[in-house]
Amino acid sequence: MERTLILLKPDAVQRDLVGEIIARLERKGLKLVGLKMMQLTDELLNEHYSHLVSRPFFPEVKSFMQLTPVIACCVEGTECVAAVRQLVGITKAREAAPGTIRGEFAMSTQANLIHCSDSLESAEVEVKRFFKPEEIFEYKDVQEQYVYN
Ligand code: DGI
Repeated sequence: MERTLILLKPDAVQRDLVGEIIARLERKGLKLVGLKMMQLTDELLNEHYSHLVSRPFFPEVKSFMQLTPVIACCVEGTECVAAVRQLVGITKAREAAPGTIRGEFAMSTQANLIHCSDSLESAEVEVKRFFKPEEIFEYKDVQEQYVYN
């Protein structure tokens, strides 16, 4: 069973879309195993977006991500890294497919509502970056037998 990291960005918090987005994850059949609100530090953002550090827009991305606390979620499910990426849609939200979270609710590349891990390898690193082991929970979800039947 895979796990992946999701961050609901400050635009999701400001636009009151947190419930809508989490509902979409739940309706897909993904299991929430970690959930918390956190204010991101410079240090954490430098690490999380280390692939963007040399890009001219990096300072903007960082200050955007610190406008409000974010909601960090860890979800679990069979092949969930790819499934969540499909639900989220592409980075440039204006071009994101209808039906995806970015495609339905966002118009900006920076304010694109949500981050999700882009591969199984980065999901493993990112879940550890945002959650302590004791903040990830194991429990039985009674819907599982129907979701994966
Ligand atoms: O994995 P993604 O979030 O889809 O994309 P990414 O890892 O390439 O970029 C991380 C975030 O950085 C992205 O969600 C929004 C922001 N970003 C990416 N490209 C641009 C950008 N922000 C601005 N202002 N301009 C860009 O070209």
